Amino acid sequence: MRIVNAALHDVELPLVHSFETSSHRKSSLRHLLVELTDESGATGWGEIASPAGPYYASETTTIAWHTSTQYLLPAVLGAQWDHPDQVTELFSKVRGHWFAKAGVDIAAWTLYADQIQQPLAQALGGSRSTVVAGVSLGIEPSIDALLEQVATHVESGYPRVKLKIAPGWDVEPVRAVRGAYPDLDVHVDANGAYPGDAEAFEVFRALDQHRLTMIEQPFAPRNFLDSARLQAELETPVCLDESVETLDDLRTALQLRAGGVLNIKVSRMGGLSAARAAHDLAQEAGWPVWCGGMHEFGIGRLANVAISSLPGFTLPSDVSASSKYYAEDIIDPAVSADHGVVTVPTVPGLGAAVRTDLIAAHAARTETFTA
Ligand code: OSB
Ligand code: MG
Repeated sequence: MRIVNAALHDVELPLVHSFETSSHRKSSLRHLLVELTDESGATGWGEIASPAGPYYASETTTIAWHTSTQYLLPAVLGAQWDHPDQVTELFSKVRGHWFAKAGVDIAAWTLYADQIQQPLAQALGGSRSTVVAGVSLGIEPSIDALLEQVATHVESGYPRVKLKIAPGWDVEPVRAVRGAYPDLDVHVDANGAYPGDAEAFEVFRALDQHRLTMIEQPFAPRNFLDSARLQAELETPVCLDESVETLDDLRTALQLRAGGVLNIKVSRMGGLSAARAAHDLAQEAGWPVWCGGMHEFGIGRLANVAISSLPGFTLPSDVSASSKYYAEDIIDPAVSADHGVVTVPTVPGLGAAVRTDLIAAHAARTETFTA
C-alpha cells in the first residue's frame, strides 16, 4: 500500500457532562482526526486524542498538530507498506509523541483492515464478540453529586465504576460509594497526584480496606520504586497508567513488581501495534489488562473497542457509549452500550461510517498533504 494523500482535521466537540481530574476541569474537547488515502482511493481514519494541555502527558493538541504535520505525515506519505507495523517503523526515529503517533497508526490499521476485508478487531487478533465497559467518573463538587453520578451509571447497567481521586478527595468519597454499593466493582484513579510519602501511604492503606478492584497510578509517572513499595504492602492491586508509555517501561514495571494490573491506552502507547505488543507481554507475565480511554470521539473509541477484544483484556474497559460524552458523535452508528456491554463491530475496517459532514461542521482547521 502507498499513502498518496493525507489530511489532518482539528475538531472540537462539546461534552455532555464536564469532567474534572486531579489536574483540571473541561467542558469540550479538541481532537485531531487523521485521514490517510491510498492509491486506490481507500481511506483510513485515526484520532489523536491528546488532551489540550500537558497535564496527563507532556503532549498538547498544538504540539501534536506540529509533530504530525512536520514529522509523522511526511514520513508516511509516499512510502510503500504491507502491514501497519511497518508504518510505525517509518517514524520510529521520532522520540515520544505517543498520541500523535497513535492517530497515524490507527488510520493505517483501519485502512489495512478495510483492505483485507476484516473487522479491525479481527485484523488485530481479537477473539471477543462483545466487550464489557466501565465508566470513569470525575471529581464532583460534593459527595452527593458523586453519588448521583454513580447512581445514573449503575442504573444504566455499567458493572464497574472508576472514581478519580486526589489529595483531599479520596477516602471519604470511596467510603460513601462503598457504603451505598457494597458489591459494586469500584476502583480509583489518582492520575499520579500523590507524592510517595508516609501520608500518602496512610491514605492508600485506608483505601485498601474498601475492596477496590485496583488503585490506578497512585504516584508520578515512572515512580516505579514507590509503586513497588506500595504494592508490597497492599492487598489491592496497583494499576499502572501514565507510568507505562513504552514496552521497556512495562518490562521495568514487571521486573520491579510495581503493580499487578496494566491500563493499556492506545493513545498513551503510540497506537494499536504497541498496545497489542503490551497486551502480549503483560499476558505472558500474568498481569490482567484493560483498555483505558481519553474521552475519545468515535474513531478512537472504535479502536479501543477493537483492542479490548484481545483475550488478555479480562477487566472492564473505558469503552463506554459515545453518548456518555457526546450528544452527536462523528461516526455512524455511534458506540452504544447495552447494560455495560459493547458489541464489537463485524463489518470490515473501522466498524462504522465516518461523518465527514459533522467533522467539517466542527473543524477549526484542516490541512491536506500530497505525496
Ligand atoms: O487517567 O484514565 C485516565 C481521561 C483523561 C485523562 C486521563 C484519564 C481519563 C479517563 C477517561 O479516565 C476515561 C474514558 O475515556 O472513558
Ligand atoms: Mg488513568
